[in-house]
Amino acid sequence: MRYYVLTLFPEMVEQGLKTSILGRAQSQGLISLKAVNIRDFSENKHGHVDDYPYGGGAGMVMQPGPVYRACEAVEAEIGHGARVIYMTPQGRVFDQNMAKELAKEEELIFLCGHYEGIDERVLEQKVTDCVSIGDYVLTGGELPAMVMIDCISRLVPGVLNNDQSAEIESFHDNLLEYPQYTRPEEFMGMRVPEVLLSGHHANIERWRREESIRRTLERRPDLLPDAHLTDREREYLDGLQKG
Ligand code: 9D3
Repeated sequence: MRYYVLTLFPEMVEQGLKTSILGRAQSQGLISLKAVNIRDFSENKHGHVDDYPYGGGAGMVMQPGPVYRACEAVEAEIGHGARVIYMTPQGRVFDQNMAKELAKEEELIFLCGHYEGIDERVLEQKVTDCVSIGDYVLTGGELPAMVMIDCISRLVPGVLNNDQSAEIESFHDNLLEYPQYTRPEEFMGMRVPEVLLSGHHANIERWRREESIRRTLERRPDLLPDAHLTDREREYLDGLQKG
């Protein structure tokens, strides 16, 4: 997967994605990231890329020219069509299903706005998808683009190790994950649940499923209608809801 990010803050994007799993994936050539500074495409002697909004109003609007030329440069480098994803609070809300779809692409171009947004005319010309990461207000599209790149990259073959990939593949039946414990057996007077020390794999599996169901009921009851439960798990859930 090749990512291109059109931004006024290229170092923020590069720095933020070079650690840990994504750093290794880049070294291995599984993904690549090119952050393109929109300012480099200014034709203004001061390198300005924004101006006052026609019709008045607060703040500044990013001009269409620099964004258009930055996008053309990236498209020329790619050599064929690619989706241009505009990060905007007005977009469709990103989720795991959208990540799965986008992970099928060879290249993705992210366009990040700042100030009060970008001149509508270049958006009309270039943007194929408008995406938000949720209903809260940030200062720009860079963190949202980084969130999407992080999420999509996990789905690129080879980025995660075998164990991690198996977790993605395995069907979690729309439940939250069960709690995890490691050494020591006792921490500040709290013991690891005995069943996990028993070595009885069927009991462990059952306990984990029940913990997942309990947590989902407590924390994300909205997921339960789509959860896949066995008859006896359904009874366990009914018991929790009554008790
Ligand atoms: C200052 C203009 N605002 C009017 C209330 C609208 C606004 C535009 C741009 C508010 C924030 C931003 C900056 N955010 C993004 O560019 C953004 C974003 C977000 O803020 N939340 C969730 N997803 C995204 S994707 C891009």
